[in-house]
Amino acid sequence: MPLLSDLTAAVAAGKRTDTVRLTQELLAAGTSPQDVVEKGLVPGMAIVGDRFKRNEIFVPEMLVAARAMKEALKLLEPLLAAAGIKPKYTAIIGTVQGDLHDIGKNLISMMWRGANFAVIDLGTNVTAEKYLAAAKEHKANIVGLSALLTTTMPSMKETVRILKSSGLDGLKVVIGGAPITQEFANDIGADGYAADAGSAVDLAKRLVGEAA
Ligand code: B1M
Repeated sequence: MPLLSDLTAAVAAGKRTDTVRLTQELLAAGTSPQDVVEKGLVPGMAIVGDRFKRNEIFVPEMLVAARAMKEALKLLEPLLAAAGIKPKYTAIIGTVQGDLHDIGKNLISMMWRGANFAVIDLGTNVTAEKYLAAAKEHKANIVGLSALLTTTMPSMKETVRILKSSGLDGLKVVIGGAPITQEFANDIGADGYAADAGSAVDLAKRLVGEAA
């Protein structure tokens, strides 16, 4: 029987076929779906996030690892749902109005899923009203806004204003994207800024009160 640490290593190395095979073998050998996620897959993506933060790997390697994890999660999602094991926290994510860049946003989405958040991805060109409606509908803990264009930063500011003045209890707004800085986040009253996917996971966990 393979070890959970073998699965962690396969995800971290972005080996999609091995990740899927090891997931299947661990499940067949009686490992619980929750352990496969929390003790096998999630630590693998944590390694990837740390390496990315240290510039030891770059976007292509992170995408490959994220895809490997996504394939394994496809096998696990129905089992987790059937067992009634639900992620504890919910995040909404999207790229702000006027902006069609989605690669970075997709990475954050996958990494948050990997950290066991339920993630509702609204796609690109998302209006403030749509974020707000989704946050209400799904009782979100976090709303994540991505922007890649300097011209869509005002749209991000307006979205943060609307979300933060909505009175939604405890809702945290996280922002990121190439032109975004911590200073901008402070200026517009966002609860947090992350420069990359690894930091976005740490930030989301910290904001919901889980140790990062
Ligand atoms: Co466009 N584009 N683009 N583009 N594009 C940029 C952003 C640009 C910097 C290129 C350049 O001029 N050097 C420039 C913006 C200039 C500016 O505003 N200062 C630009 C422009 C001008 C445009 C158009 C206006 C071009 C035109 O039509 N004349 C147009 C705009 C369309 C629109 O959005 N309305 C446009 C279009 C496109 C494509 C469609 C061709 C394509 C997007 C494809 C897609 O996303 N599906 C594209 C691409 C690919 C780029 C570049 C080359 C790459 C972006 C990318 O995916 N990076 C980009 C140049 C560049 O960034 N070097 C560029 C990889 C990705 C993993 O990184 O998205 O930064 P990134 O995400 C990172 C972090 O930022 C962070 O974590 C991620 C992982 O580390 N992060 C978050 C992101 N979101 C986060 C959210 C968080 C936390 C962290 O919390 C919620």
